[in-house]
Amino acid sequence: MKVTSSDIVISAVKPEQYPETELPEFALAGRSNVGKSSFINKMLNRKGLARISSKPGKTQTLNFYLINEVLHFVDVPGYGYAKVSKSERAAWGKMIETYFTTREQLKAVVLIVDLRHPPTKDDVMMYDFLKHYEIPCIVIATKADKIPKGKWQKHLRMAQETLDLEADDHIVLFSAETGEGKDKAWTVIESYM
Ligand SMILES: Nc1nc2c(ncn2[C@@H]2O[C@H](COP(=O)(O)OP(=O)(O)OP(=O)(O)O)[C@@H](O)[C@H]2O)c(=O)[nH]1
Ligand SMILES: [Mg+2]
Repeated sequence: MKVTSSDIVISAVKPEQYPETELPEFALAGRSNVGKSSFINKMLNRKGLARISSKPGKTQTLNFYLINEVLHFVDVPGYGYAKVSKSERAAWGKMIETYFTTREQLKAVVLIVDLRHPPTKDDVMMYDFLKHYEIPCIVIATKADKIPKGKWQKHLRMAQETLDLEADDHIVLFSAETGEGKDKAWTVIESYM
């Protein structure tokens, strides 16, 4: 997809604030600091649209981005960040669960994992949660620029095996630094529209 327009529509904390459109949505999921916002920026060719930080926990709300007036990306707060209180974690869980399980516009979840390391327990839990609710999942293995090309296939297989990826779910090697995998990621996303 050639992105010609993109903008943030709303930062939502409850369903009443979700945009009232029928447009297909793709939500980002992944560990805090794994590169969800960076993925969005790279896919949209927008350096600072989704907020990125060196500190985890930057994204706190469901941020809806409208792309080419035809679809939404939804940036979601990451999981697995140790420095959040129990009540914050519970609020996060409720927000995510409500959104993922009730939103009809949601076509697939883009699960971002770090290509350098095997998916974490939390990653596996998130994947199993999505499969339990029969939500299609597109796995993006990011930060590929941080490991040598010769190791890419081995690490991809490791991610695939650790998640026990279903045959219908795609996995795409990606780098927000170099743009590796961007075209393939768009092709996969478009196949769900
Ligand atoms: N080298 C490299 N660094 C990356 C890549 N993607 C993200 N980063 C870096 O990883 C850090 C976290 O990126 P974010 O995009 O803010 O991560 P996030 O998943 O949105 O984090 P939260 O909003 O806190 O959940 C930043 O320092 C990014 O520059 C990548 O593909 N390659
Ligand atoms: Mg973020």
